[in-house]
Amino acid sequence: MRTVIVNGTVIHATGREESDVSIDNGRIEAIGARAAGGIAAGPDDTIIDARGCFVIPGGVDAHVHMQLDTGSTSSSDTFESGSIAAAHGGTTTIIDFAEQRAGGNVLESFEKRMAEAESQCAIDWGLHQVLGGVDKQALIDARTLIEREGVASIKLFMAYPGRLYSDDGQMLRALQMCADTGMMAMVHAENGLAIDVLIEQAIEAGNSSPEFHSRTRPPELEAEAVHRAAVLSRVAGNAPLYIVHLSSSHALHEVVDARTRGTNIFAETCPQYLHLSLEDHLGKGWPDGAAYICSTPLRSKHEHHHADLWEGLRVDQLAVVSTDHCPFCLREQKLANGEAFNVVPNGIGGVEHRMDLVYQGVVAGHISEERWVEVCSTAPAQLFGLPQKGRIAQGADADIVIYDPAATTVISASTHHMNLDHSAYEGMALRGAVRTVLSHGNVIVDNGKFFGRAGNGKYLRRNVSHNIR
Ligand code: DUC
Ligand code: ZN
Ligand code: ZN
Repeated sequence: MRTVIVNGTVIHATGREESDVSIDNGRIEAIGARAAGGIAAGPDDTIIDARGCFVIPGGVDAHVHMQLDTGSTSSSDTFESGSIAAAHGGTTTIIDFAEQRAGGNVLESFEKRMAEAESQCAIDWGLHQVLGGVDKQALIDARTLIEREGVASIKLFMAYPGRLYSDDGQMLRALQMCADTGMMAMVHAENGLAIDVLIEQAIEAGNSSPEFHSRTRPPELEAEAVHRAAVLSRVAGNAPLYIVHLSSSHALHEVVDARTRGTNIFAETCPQYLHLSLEDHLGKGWPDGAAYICSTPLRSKHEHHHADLWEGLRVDQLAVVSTDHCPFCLREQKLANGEAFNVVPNGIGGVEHRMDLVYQGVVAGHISEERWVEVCSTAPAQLFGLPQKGRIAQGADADIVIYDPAATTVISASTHHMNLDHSAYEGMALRGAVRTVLSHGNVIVDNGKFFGRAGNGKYLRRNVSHNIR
């Protein structure tokens, strides 16, 4: 059965058009300019009227953590609840992580994660592979995952010594593998050894309130790690490098500098770094400040981080906005180990609100609608090897969002669909709202009602690239 979306404004990363869009067999069949007559619907076609709305490619959230096992607890969204929440917010693809820890087996960690996610997702999904213990076998196994499972990206940590940390030698070896294979190296860029000293000193001095989470992870130590990762990527032979959750002007400056040196580097930021701050959120103290403990941390509103990150998005110094969705309930999880910033599980839940929160940059004049589509859909699909996603184009998957710029969204834990007892954005009144969401041509969300099904999402094999720039 064909579906025709009529009367909308189609927004691409590269421009916009007043066109109708027809869908057949889960794919986009045609795009017809209304000036040339649009697309004539047949008597058996389903018609969706998008008058007054944008027709945009479904969101691609390239960085989420559903039911992430931290050792003592698990992030509170399952693949089912998190993917349904994502769908409500106009995201039709998520990419989560399989996690190998030091001494662990990469292939086993991947199979375990596949089994957890497989029957649960309501939207399409993929997995990156975390290498938490880079050794010879881990690098051999990562290569195996490319062909066998369609895994096109690894994640490395320059933070968390003794847990997921890679030293510079391990970073270099992993980046050499990426330069050789075309795998994307996602990097958590913070100087973990220095941060651990600052944490120890803060706790010894009795400084354990939430704001010290940020004060012990200064932007200089984020920037230093970005710089080092970029140098190592170049020395490795120009490995594709992607800095995750970039939070500060300092780190952004290093990305820009690395680009001028020809580094194959990209970076994402997240809605929390565009909208929240050290003073207004971590500064709430206990218990509410715990909700805002995430890494990299929220930055000071008295510096220029927010403005610089929006500008970085505008001019493509930052390629992507992902959520780093990693929700933990406040009392039972965030505060379970006591009131000290260093024992609170790190993470903010936001998979449901990324499209809306980034759209506020359009409302404020920071970015265009086209750039909104690019950073939320098109660029993450391209960078992570999903040419069938993130585009309204003939033959692409019919993952489409009808977005109403005249409607409003008020964010609240009482109405969101994430399995989370609070919202980092509680009470925020936003302009714009997701109206209808299609996955493979099927309406899965319409006016706040969910029509999809857990398990309907498909696992996405992804392509590596030797030539992303
Ligand atoms: N890094 C992430 O990417 N997610 C959760 C916590 C962290 O440190
Ligand atoms: Zn991280
Ligand atoms: Zn993350």
